[in-house]
Amino acid sequence: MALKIYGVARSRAFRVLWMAKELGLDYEHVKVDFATGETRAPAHLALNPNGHVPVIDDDGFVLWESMAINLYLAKKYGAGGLYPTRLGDEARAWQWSFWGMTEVERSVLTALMHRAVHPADKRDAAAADAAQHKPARR
Ligand SMILES: N[C@@H](CCC(=O)N[C@@H](CS)C(=O)NCC(=O)O)C(=O)O
Repeated sequence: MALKIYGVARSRAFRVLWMAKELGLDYEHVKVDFATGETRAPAHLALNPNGHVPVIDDDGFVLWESMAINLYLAKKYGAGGLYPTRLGDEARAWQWSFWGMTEVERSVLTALMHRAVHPADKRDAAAADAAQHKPARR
């Protein structure tokens, strides 16, 4: 199969798996798990020196960073459909993509960690609420 997606679904690899589904792509899902240390194994570091997932290998073209991957996949496989063709529309797609990554992601992850991921005795409901209701505008 030409496209490989590395990373488990309970990671940011979910974004890329979702994009691949939206585009109707055939892909191989390589379940590299951040929780087992696999992301720090030499074979994975050769793909992404940051030791993170997701990573894709699209017929020999290796790319990491979830949003860069999604914009690449959308443009390559969804131009004129999921991916806009007019310059201004493309810029809006970048705008909202960067906004999500730089303005929203941290708060969402903080709320997630304190609601579901941290052990119950390490969760802070007030921190979760504050993160959830933090406006993007500061
Ligand atoms: N900015 C990166 C973040 C990637 C990232 O932090 N991935 C986590 C899983 S959600 C990871 O691979 N952690 C494993 C590790 O740090 O060893 C992206 O969006 O792709």
